[in-house]
Amino acid sequence: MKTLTGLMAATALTAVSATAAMADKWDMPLAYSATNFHSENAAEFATCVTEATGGSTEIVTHPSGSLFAGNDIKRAIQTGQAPIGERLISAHQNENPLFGIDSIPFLASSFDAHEKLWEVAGPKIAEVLAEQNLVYLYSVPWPPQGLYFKKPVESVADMEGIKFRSYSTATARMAELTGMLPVQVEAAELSQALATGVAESFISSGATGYDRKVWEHLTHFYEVDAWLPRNIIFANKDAWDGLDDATRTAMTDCAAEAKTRGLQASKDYTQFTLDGLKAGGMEVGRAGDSLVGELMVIGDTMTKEWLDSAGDEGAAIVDAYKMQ
Ligand code: PCA
Repeated sequence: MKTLTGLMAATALTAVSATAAMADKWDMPLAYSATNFHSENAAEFATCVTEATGGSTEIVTHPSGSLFAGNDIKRAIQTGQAPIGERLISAHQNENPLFGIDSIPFLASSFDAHEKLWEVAGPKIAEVLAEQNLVYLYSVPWPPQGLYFKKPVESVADMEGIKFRSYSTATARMAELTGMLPVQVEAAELSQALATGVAESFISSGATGYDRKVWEHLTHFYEVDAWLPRNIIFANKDAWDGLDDATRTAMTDCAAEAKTRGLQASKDYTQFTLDGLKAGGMEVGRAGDSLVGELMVIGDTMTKEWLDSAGDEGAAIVDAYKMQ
């Protein structure tokens, strides 16, 4: 009996490890908290792929920068340390100016305008990513970007010397041009940066302010609609090439669903989170006309700088967008 039980247990173990070996587990690093709409959308994408492949490819999301910090996710996927992940592409404008196309101030300030810009720019950016060993799967915009402060701000002069949390090349440049002091901080570290005084202001969506409960530290959110930055979900090309056709189709189909679902979630989350900031005690409203006018002048400078750096290719995208 003993021998038979032992034999059965051994057989069961072999069966379990064989199944585990057959399932291809894809870790998916995410920079934002599990409850953020991008992360929830990625979790649904992961489930979609896992189900569509009957579990032969299992995608496991790791939110809040728990596997790789936001700034390290892109490189991790390029080098195959992770097979798939999500990254705010404008944070990599230093690698290629096209990655900053979604952060040209006031070029595309609404969801509709941003989607039109992306129709033109998305395929070009996918090409640049392909040259970096990355396969573009889907992408989703953040809600429009506004300014957070801990005092009323009516002019650029009111911003002088404020410590400003940046998340990209454009946000750091905006800080410089408004006389603020930029410090790059991941969204996952934002609450701590505000609590310790490392930062006392930033530009972002209502979504991120809401996710990070910034009413505990700040008092004002000014809707500016400066731009809508985008998160891109990409896979390592070698990992992608190693998949069979059916699995690739499952991923592409699930990505198409995630793109549509994510855009809707971003739209829905916009007003919901602005209301949430208000409920937390913040003053939320549109920036005054004179402040907007001053920001437009700064935006013109940034637009010119971007066009200078992006050359003919960049100008062609902006022109094609404007002609639509
Ligand atoms: N939230 C992200 C990027 C843009 C946004 O709305 C952040 O603040 O890090």
